[in-house]
Amino acid sequence: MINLQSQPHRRLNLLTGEWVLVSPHRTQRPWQGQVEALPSQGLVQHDPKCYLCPGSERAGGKRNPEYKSTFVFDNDFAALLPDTPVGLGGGNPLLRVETQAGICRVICFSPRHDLTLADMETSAIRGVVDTWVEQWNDLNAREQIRYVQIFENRGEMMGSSNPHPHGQIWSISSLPNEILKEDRSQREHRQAKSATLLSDYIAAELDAGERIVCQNGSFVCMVPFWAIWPFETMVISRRPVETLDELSDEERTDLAGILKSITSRYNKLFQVAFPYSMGFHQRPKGIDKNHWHFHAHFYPPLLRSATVRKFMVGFELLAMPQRDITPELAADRLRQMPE
Ligand code: H2U
Ligand code: ZN
Repeated sequence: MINLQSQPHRRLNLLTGEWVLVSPHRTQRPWQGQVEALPSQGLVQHDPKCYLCPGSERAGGKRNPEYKSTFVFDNDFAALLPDTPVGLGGGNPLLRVETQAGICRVICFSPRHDLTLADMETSAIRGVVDTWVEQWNDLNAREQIRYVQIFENRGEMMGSSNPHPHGQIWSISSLPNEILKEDRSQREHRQAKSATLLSDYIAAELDAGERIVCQNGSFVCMVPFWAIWPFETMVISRRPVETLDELSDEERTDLAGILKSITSRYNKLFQVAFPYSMGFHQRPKGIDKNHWHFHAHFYPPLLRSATVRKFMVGFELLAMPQRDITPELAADRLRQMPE
């Protein structure tokens, strides 16, 4: 038997097929490296200089309406453009290139400038879930779109330019790298077994118990066995739905509830508006049914306090990711936080 809390070991990420190195004996090492600035606190409810606040003018001159709940607009600096013609690289096959078309949008979660998802009422987060479903339906139905990535970049540490609660949606004409990896693993599992990979995985996690952070009638949140980021979590639906639009009314409300629970725990962990990138993974268009299982990933950079972050450098960039604090200890700390 391996002692997961003391012996160096590697764990397999079932979704990507990649290994992570865990070095639990190393958590006592002193830190004399970079310390981050604390994110700005004491935000006002409405900031006339914020380009996401109701009534504000955005770059390029468009003005936001006096919105009362959620508000979606086309990104003024979109990474993908809808009218890009299909083009493949000619010439040298070693210099492969393909054009990419897509649509990028920004979604304001609330008119209030000073809230995070955790501070919003569950009913208001439910409104955000409904907006995600509408956007997914709209973008996924477009001929040129293969995949719709809904995500939120939170906090200056994650490169988010603005504290106003907001997320983004990038929809694209090809299948992105992470989706290709997850498609392959989930397909292989489902071909061999009677349930989806993530159905079998949550059953194993519920059985073990030690990595579960919180759960409700429709969703389970855990620090995955193979987590790379110190406080990384996944939210997985109990029912193996493939896409957001398959969620029932009750499941949509439960999704809002579990997002509130995990983000509240994050904010309390280091007493700070916790930075992270989060997003949903779901079955892309044109992929056969029965193996995809809807889930969310949270990737937070913080390591041991509000000002010490993890860096993915050195061995991790050149060889494989590595972590010190074990997923079990991270889950225990998050579980102890009040909702
Ligand atoms: P982030 O804070 O997650 O970077 O998201 C802000 C997005 O908002 C970013 O993609 C867009 C940026 O392009 N944006 C606009 O579309 N209009 C603006 O007036 C400013 C920022
Ligand atoms: Zn995923």
